[in-house]
Amino acid sequence: MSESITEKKKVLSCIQPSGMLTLGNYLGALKNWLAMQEEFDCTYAVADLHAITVRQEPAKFRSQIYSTCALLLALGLDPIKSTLFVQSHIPEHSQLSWLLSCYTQFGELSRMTQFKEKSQKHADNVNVGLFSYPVLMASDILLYKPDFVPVGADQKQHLEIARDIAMRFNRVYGDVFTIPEPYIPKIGARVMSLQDPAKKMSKSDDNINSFVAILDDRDSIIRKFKRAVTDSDSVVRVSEEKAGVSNLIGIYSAVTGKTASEVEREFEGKGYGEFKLAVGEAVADELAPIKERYEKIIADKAEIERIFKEGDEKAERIARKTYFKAMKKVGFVL
Ligand code: ATP
Ligand code: LTN
Repeated sequence: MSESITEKKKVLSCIQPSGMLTLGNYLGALKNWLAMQEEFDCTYAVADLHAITVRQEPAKFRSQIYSTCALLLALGLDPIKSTLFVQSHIPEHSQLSWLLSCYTQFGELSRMTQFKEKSQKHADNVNVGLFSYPVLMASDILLYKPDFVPVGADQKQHLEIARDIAMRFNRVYGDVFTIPEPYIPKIGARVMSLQDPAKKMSKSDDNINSFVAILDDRDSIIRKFKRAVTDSDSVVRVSEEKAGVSNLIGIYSAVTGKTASEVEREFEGKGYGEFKLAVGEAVADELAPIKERYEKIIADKAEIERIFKEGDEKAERIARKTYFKAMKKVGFVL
């Protein structure tokens, strides 16, 4: 049969099990993961290999891998529509990473903002994995030949390097990899810390008040928004000088679907107290059903393992094909 012209475009993305997933992960990436599974052929993974670029305590790490898998299911990712798998279960990710590292320049990795930030934060452990992190990420992507990669704005630079590596490789060896496009939401692409609006909200932040975890209970969510750092005036308006308030407006817009000017109008003449409470309540309402489904799913680890094992098998078939094609082109004897 000839190839169908209605063949779906492909999507690939991953998330690290490096802590409790946050509102930033949800608005920047996961909401799109969910929306895209209706229209595209989607493959999503838990990037456990990436998570060990910073130290993880083994028992906690193991439980975070399960909880990240469970949370993806609780969000509504459907293992029948999409492929869900665990990165470390597919050896081709590490293997292709070695191959691609020989097509990546030291200079281009040195320019990565995330590397600079993380090596400052973990100054006692600036390991080689932290440095070559984008090459492993490029392998995650290129193995599955996706058209789109849904990520938050912080990953744009890593996606550009993945594209550069793919183009470089293709120029030498022909059409091996698909050149992927980033898919970044218009609102919510960069959710900032509630305690320091100059920093992005991050699940590995030591200050738990700086992020809202998807699994936080309603009271904690509302309390964290009440404590969110704003400024000394009391006008709800987007402005460069009002990073804290602008961040809260962005979060409220992303959750309610209202535009920034609609939000400004809604809170005209009202103080920050009322505004922060409204943001907290809207976020809590959005996250509550996910938490409820999560509690049921995490109670059955064997079922999570079964679902992800099926995904591993689907992913492995695709990954192996691409990996062997790349190896063959380079001249390896297979
Ligand atoms: P870590 O803090 O451990 O580095 P992280 O919270 O940045 O992790 P990742 O697993 O690296 O999370 O990212 C998963 C996805 O969530 C990526 O697509 C990333 O761009 C997105 N993301 C992470 N933080 C934010 C944020 N604050 N705002 C919007 N998107 C985000
Ligand atoms: N580095 C990513 C997580 C990640 C990823 C990927 C995202 C690992 N591999 C492949 C998209 C595609 C991050 O979000 N910090």
